[in-house]
Amino acid sequence: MRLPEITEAGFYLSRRSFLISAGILLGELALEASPNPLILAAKQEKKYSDAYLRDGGLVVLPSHGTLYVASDFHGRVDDYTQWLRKTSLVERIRDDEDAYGVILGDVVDVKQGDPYAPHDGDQRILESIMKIQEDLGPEGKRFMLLQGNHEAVDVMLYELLKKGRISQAMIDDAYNFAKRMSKEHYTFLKDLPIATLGKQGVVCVHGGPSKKMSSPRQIAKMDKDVVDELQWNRPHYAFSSGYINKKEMSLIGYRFEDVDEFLKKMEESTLLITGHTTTRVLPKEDAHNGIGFYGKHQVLLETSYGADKGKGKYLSLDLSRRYKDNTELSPGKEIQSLG
Ligand SMILES: [Mn+2]
Repeated sequence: MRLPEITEAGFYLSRRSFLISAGILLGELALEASPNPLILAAKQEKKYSDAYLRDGGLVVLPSHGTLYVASDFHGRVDDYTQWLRKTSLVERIRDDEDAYGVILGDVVDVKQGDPYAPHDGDQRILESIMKIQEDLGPEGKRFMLLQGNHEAVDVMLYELLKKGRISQAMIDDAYNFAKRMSKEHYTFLKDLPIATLGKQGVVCVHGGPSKKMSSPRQIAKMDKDVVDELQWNRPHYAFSSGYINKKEMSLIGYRFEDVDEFLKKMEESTLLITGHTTTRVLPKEDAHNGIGFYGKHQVLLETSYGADKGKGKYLSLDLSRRYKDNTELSPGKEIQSLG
């Protein structure tokens, strides 16, 4: 039966029986129309407990402690070192302070012609993160690197190389780290989490919100479509500014309301922190050298790559506090300068 026929048939049915018969054919609609209590119970799934938890691709952060967030180093090892120095993050964790660090992905792949990134800067950052996690022992879980789109692509390219499906020469220079990866790098990058979910409503991912996601459990299970969106999405301004083209916009573009919808599904969260897209695509009044504000509930962070040298920003967030929107982040307090 083709859809126009359903619509026509519906004309002669009561609204409810129409919804159900159309729903049977359209799948999901049937669930919406049916008051089946089993289905309602399944929809109200349990929230995560208020404690640190790694559940597959998702890390849950408790409602206490300080969270330091940085983004997109792309091999700029001096900026990475400076971030560690300014936050004293490793010392804090070692001294049993209630501190957490999240790097929002894209530490790998040195950008062509970047004067601030040595040719092996990405490898040095990555190996430093691996070593810090190891040295900290069980508390190393507090020092996190999320998987950005660059880590994800490099992992995929490494697998293709090992299977002999592609040659080194076929790899685009944008993903140059894939050619320099060791098996240890690969194992580490493949296992990285995709997102953190703070119990007071702070969510961190590399790219942007997922429109396809209905539950954070899909991030935990590494649902491919959801993960792709979280790693690749860009705000709609990236389209209007010409940063991405029309075809990409339909695939990886999002709008203010998509951020709000996504946060609602992430246990009613209120603040989304991302990297990935330069703040230059935002209207001037929303971009402030190293940090940008997208709508009321998202912050675009540029700690290193993308920001003017030494002007990058990082965040220092109170995990016990609920930031109701991005206007509650103040310069000099939550918003810190790398320089
Ligand atoms: Mn990226």
